[in-house]
Amino acid sequence: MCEVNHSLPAASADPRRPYEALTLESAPAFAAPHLSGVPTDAEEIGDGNLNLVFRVRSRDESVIVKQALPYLRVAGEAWPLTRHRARIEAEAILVHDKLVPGCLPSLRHFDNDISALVLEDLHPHIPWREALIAGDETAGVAARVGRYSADVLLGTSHVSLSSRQRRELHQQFIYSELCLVTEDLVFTAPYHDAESNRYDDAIAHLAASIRTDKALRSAAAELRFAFRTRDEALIHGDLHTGSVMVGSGEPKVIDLEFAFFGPFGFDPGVLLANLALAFLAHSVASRPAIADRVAQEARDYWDGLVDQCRRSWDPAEPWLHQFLAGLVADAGRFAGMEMIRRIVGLAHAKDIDVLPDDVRHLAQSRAIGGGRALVLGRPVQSFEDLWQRAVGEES
Ligand code: SR1
Ligand code: MG
Repeated sequence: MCEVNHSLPAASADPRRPYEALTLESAPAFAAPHLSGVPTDAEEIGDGNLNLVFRVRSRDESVIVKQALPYLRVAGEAWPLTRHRARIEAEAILVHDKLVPGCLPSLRHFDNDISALVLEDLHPHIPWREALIAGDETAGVAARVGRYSADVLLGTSHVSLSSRQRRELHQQFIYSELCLVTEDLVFTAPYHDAESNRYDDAIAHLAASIRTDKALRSAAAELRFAFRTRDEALIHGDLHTGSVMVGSGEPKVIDLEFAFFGPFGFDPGVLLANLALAFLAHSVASRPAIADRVAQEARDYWDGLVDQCRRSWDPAEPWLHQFLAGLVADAGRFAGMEMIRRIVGLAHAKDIDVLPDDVRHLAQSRAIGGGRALVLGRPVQSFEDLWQRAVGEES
């Protein structure tokens, strides 16, 4: 059973226990009370952008220790960040786990003073993105994640909660600094000559065309406003294919530190955008069979989401059709933003980055074209419409 110490905000931690970054020496002692058996060794396994991550082993088992750093790891100490995200992640895991049991790693302990979580070790699961890059079969994963999205969207919004329940839940989750990171990296930087942008010289003209496209810039600003103001559901906030771990058992959704009350369509849009980027990578690399499988996964995600919404929807509320129509339109525009930023922004899609130069530039150009079509076209009408625009197929 996990103990979560809610009593102190992370940034004003108990003065008797000042924040210190964990090390290979201190992580085992921190994990020990939450591990069966005596810790025997630890390794640092974090390759993410934000946190320190350790695996601590005993002879019986292993656990993951995840600690928020007071700066954005990928940018270095020059980009300071508060550590509230550790508490947000711990609390979001508990909320989502109640709604979708078994779909998240179990949280064994949270220490607010040092902004660290002890989590179930998902080894030998691997990030879904890596499995997609390798062309592995991951049947069942997408539909499961679709059902997770549905349960989270309906279960944390006015669709299912009373005003009072929703207000109480909402109070737990601030519009955090990581939301500001998303505002910046997804909705702002790609449309300006921002220092954080990264792109290949060969597509500099495409990056420039994004910055000078008035309609696109204005759509991005409008979507940033929607992201900031439409507090519809307690969403994951960063549901790309690297935030899902896959293996022989159930897939697990990880990295909930970006969770906040945001627009219904954001998570589905981000997930489908990342699947579209995986599709484009395999497609330009002449691996059509794998690309088709990715397209099927995208369809499975959407069908899983829709089926689960149908199952959970209150029959006394005859507007599911309108809810889903709004959701797909919303997801389409957010997907467009995500596709563009993963090509010209700070955080890229590895699926495309690992391709050889000639085909990589083709994939990058198609991704930007797909993103544009999603953001600037008429509202997306259906999953098929979304996918065709994202991957540049004629309907
Ligand atoms: C600086 S953080 C970069 C990206 O990593 C996270 O997973 C989010 O997608 C964020 O935009
Ligand atoms: Mg992450």
